[in-house]
Amino acid sequence: MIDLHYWTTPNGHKVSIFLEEAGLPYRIFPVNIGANEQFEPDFLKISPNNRIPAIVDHEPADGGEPLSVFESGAILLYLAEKTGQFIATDRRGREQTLQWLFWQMGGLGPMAGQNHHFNRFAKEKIPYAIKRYVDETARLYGVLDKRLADRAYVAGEQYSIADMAIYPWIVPHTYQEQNLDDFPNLKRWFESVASRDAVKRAYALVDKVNPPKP
Ligand SMILES: N[C@@H](CCC(=O)N[C@@H](CS)C(=O)NCC(=O)O)C(=O)O
Repeated sequence: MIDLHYWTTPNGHKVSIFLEEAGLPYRIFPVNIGANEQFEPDFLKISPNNRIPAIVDHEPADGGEPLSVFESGAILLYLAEKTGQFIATDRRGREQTLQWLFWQMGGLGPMAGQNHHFNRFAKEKIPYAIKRYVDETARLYGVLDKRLADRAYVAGEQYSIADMAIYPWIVPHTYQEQNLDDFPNLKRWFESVASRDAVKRAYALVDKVNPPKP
């Protein structure tokens, strides 16, 4: 059994997508970051950076004590290695997957996150900051669009943890002032990932965990 400590944000969705895709048994422990639950001492024991998501694996491969993992990229890699799924096993394919997983973790996630912050949440609207992050998001979308011009998925022909990491950050593209019609290969990929049953199930959890306020 896996415990998933998460909230319904892009980084949280990455892990619920994996768990749904792999069919691993898991239970959800909501961490309402709007109510500062990420600072609770019990959560900090498994996620010392006070960020969701985090997991606890009660059946780790070494047969030892429950094993906790924080950082969504590390969690995706851990689960891929645990199940032998969604990461290529050959050296070159594995490196393709990891490069694009790390590209999301170090590039798209932080830049699109700053885009959300300055565009949507900052009380003071700072045109320089908004332009900087909208432009950088557009550049990253362009990189992804080029990458997807001649392959089905980000790491190649197989759907992988790189796609699971990237997809939730493309879902809010309108927040990020991006138009997917400007990125046709990305749009095709986006629609293909969105149509997966496991992805739909992962996003359907929002209604249970964090239903929209009336
Ligand atoms: N690099 C981290 C980022 C996680 C992250 O930023 N999580 C946000 C929600 S998407 C969070 O928990 N924020 C709570 C806070 O800022 O205190 C990861 O990928 O796991």
